[in-house]
Amino acid sequence: QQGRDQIPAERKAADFRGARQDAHCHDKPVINIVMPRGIFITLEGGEGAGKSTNLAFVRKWLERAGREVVVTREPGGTELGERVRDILLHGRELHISAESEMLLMFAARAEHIARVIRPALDAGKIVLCDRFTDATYAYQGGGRGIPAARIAAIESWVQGDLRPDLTLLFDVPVEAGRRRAGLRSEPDRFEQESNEFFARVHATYLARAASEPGRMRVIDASQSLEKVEQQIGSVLKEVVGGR
Ligand code: T5A
Repeated sequence: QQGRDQIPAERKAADFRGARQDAHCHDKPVINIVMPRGIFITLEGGEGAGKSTNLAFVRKWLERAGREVVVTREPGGTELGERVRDILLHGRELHISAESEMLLMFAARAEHIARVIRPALDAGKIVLCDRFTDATYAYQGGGRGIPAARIAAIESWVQGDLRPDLTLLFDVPVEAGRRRAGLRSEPDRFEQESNEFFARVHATYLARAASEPGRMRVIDASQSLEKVEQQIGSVLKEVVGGR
């Protein structure tokens, strides 16, 4: 069991990203290599872009590659997070300001990171999360107009250095995505927003992808599911395959 191996100090954990150093016992210092840190993958996109549909494919791909996968979502992922989700998506009778909305997203996120995401990554698992902080930049930033610098300040406070290793951005024209989402269910509090709102969300996502091309990979989600899966497969092979 790799997690229990004790390796002499000179064989430092440099090749194990995020490995913890627990020096104790016997007469000379040792390092307990707990596990290589897991991989944090997020799925993002506008309404109806196909995140939930393709999440199952991503999970299967990773499991076939022999990885243990924790699937979760935001807002949500914990009992508190799911209750916050309910307020944010279904509290149509409530007045929720843009600032409150953003802070509620981060309150749910803080709990999610502490109870689900960090423990899973520390155990060497892959965390597959349906939306994360890019959604806050896109919806509360681009959509509602909260300055990115304010979001970044709270992001640093809540997340420390935790950022996704890989983000799959499912890109579909706004109208097509809304049509797909609309076919399915009654609109939630966000889905009731205007096309202009979603155009700003879309533009913000693309701008973030352009500024971080290594982490954020744009998937053309307007294509058939089969073609979308091919694109996802080649990104996973490149980014996760060798890790
Ligand atoms: N939010 C979230 C914030 O404002 N700030 C934040 O910080 C966070 C974390 C969460 C809401 O919260 C907001 C954003 C969201 O509005 P959600 O349920 O996670 O809500 O997000 P939604 O976008 O509402 O989820 P959807 O289920 O609508 O979109 P998906 O998951 O992208 O789309 P999916 O997979 O359900 O597909 C929609 C339909 O299209 C079909 C599917 O079969 C399905 O019927 N489809 C395709 N059809 C043809 N070809 C393809 N390639 C297809 N791909 C999917």
